[in-house]
Amino acid sequence: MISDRNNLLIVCIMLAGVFVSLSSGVTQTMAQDDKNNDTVSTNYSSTQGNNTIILNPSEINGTYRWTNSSGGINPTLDITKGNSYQIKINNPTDEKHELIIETEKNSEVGGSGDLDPGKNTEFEFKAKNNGELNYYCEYHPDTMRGIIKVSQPIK
Ligand SMILES: [Cu+2]
Repeated sequence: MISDRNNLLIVCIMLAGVFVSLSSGVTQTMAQDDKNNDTVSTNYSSTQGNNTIILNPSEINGTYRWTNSSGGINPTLDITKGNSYQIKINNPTDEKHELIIETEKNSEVGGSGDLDPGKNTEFEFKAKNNGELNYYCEYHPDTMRGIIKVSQPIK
């Protein structure tokens, strides 16, 4: 005859099995997300005090891209209208790059200036209107390009 204690042990082992299979499922989902470059989004609007944005030129499989601190490619940046952001760029590649921020009507609203190989720079950026902005590299506008979503501040 099986005692209560043994029953409990069996339940625990079963639960552990379920947990292991669940967590491996989660890992697989995350790995798939990593491959989908277009869905990377970095939210700077929800975290107060987190006003530093990192965008680094990176050479990935022979193509230049912008990457954030966690390696996200051409990340969508979620920011808040009227807030000041410090955009930091480090260029480890052997070509020069220049970040340009534009409205959807191609009016330039910010930029880094030329950044030579091995150099870093930073500049302050503040969005005056809600909506979407585009950012891109002056020299690699097709592959180094992303979106900035500007939201209304929550009062
Ligand atoms: Cu570039």
